[in-house]
Amino acid sequence: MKTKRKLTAALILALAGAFATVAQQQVLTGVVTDSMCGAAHMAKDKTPAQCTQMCVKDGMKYALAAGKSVYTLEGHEVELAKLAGQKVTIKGTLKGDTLSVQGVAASK
Ligand SMILES: [Cu+2]
Repeated sequence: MKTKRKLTAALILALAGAFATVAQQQVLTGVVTDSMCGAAHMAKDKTPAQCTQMCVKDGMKYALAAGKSVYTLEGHEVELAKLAGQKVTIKGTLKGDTLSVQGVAASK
């Protein structure tokens, strides 16, 4: 009985290790912004969409402001450009603060 419990514990540890090494697939909802402004845009005379476009033109990356977090977005820039300043649902893999985008959809 004791050995069986030990075996189970070892199996759980092995499984946890396997999960940690696989990049986590995420579905996040938030507002498309840029990596410089984050949730609050600096240019007050512009709409969030205009500010995002301007910042991206200046070399910033698209980002997703979700709750208190801001994630840098990688990939699907053409779709992100159309949805700048809007609420979206993004599917992708998260690595640190960077979300590799696999799919973008407008969200209500
Ligand atoms: Cu901006």
